[in-house]
Amino acid sequence: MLGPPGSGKGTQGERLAALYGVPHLSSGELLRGHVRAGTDLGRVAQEAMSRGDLIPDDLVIRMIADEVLGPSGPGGFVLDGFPRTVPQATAAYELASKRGFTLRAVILLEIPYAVLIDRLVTRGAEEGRTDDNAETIRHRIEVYRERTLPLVEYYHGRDILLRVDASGTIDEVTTAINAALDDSLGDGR
Ligand code: B4P
Repeated sequence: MLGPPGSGKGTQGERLAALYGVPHLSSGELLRGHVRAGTDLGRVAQEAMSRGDLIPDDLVIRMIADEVLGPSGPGGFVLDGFPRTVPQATAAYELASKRGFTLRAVILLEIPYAVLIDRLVTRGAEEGRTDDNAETIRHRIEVYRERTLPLVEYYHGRDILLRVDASGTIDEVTTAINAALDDSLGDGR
């Protein structure tokens, strides 16, 4: 799941994982888990997240590698929020090749930035996430444009990019994702 902050990666990733009966691996959730548990990674993550910055690539890659090499089994998984930079994508490709995994589809959630700011400010008020205030959100969007948008070209080049309009309701976006996946993967899911 690829998309700017607040585009619904977590929301839709959970639904997709339930539909396919596979684990939902969210880098953001894993990092927040480390923050809650007070690990060394959690301390670094807390600082970076509250500024709206990304966590250093090497730390995120190691964290995801541990999860993917763990109990995820042969049935696949939904990766949400990772890779988020070109070095993360390169590392993910190497890791996947070694383990015989293939990335079947990259879902890009496309949405105007103004809608994101509204959604995230609402989430900040509801869930108390320290990275969901207007100033940090603007910075996260800049970071997305600089560090994550190059992945669109990267995955487009590999012919696995599915563009989905993420500005509708949650159910409308789910329907659009399922239709795009049906078209692209067919019955051979
Ligand atoms: P993430 O946890 O990935 O979260 P996100 O980008 O903020 O939001 P997401 O797109 O998942 O939106 P959601 O479904 O929750 O990242 C948080 C931070 O972790 C990053 O800023 C970074 O610091 C760090 N991080 C994570 N991965 C990293 C990596 N690989 N490398 C380095 N750093 C990393 O939806 C947002 C809100 O909108 C929710 O309240 C939801 O209910 C609402 N919503 C969703 N869809 C909607 C719809 N269609 N209509 C109306 N509201 C909707």
